[in-house]
Amino acid sequence: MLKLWGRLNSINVQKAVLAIEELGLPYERTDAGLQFGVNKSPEYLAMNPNGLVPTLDDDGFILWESNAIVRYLCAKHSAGALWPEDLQIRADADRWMDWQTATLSSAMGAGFMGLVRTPPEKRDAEAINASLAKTTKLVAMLDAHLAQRDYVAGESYSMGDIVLAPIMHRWFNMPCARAESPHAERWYATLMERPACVRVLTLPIT
Ligand SMILES: N[C@@H](CCC(=O)N[C@@H](CS)C(=O)NCC(=O)O)C(=O)O
Repeated sequence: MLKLWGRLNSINVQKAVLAIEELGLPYERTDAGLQFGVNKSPEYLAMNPNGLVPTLDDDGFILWESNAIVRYLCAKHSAGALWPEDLQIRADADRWMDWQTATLSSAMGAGFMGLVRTPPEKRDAEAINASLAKTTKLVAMLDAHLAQRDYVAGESYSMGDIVLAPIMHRWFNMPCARAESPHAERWYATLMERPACVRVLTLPIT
C-alpha cells in the first residue's frame, strides 16, 4: 500500500493526497512537519534528506518533491487521462505545474505566512502587500489562460489542475482582498464539484 508523510495543511502535501484520492488508491498517511515533527528524525531524513514534506513510499520506492509525486502517480495509474499521452498537452500541464512551484508559490508565500501564520502585531505589512500584488498579477495570468480552455492543459482535467488546485484554494480563501478573476473562479468552482477536491481541500486555511 502507498505510504505518504505530511501534514494536510501543506499545499505540497495536498497535491500528493489529491492525486492519490483522484486515482482511488489505498494509502496510509502519517502527519509530519511543523507541530507534528517526524520530518527531522533520522529515519525520515534517510528517506528525504531535505527534511520537508511530502514523502511517498510506493512499495519501497521512495519519492519526494510534490510535483514529481503527482507526475509519477498519474503516469503509473492514469496514462492518457490525468497524465496526458499527447506530448504537447502533457508539456502544457508540466509547464503550469512548474509555474505553480517556481513562480506562484514563491510570490504567494510571504502573503500567506504573514496573514495566516503570523500574529497581527508581528506582521510585515510591506512584505505582505508586495506578495499580494505579485500574486494578483500571476492569478490574472492564469485567469487569461483559463479564459480560453476549461482546464489548465485544455479540455480535460489533468495533473496540471491537481497541482494548481491547492494553492488556488488557498488564494480564494485567504483573508485578503482579491481582484476578480472570473475564469479562474469558474475553473475552481468546477474543481470543487469533484469529490476528491472536496475531501482534500475543504479545510480551514492554517
Ligand atoms: N519543493 C518541495 C517543497 C516541500 C516543502 O517546502 N514542504 C514544506 C511544507 S509546504 C515543509 O516541509 N515545511 C517544513 C515543515 O512542515 O515542517 C515539494 O514540492 O515537495
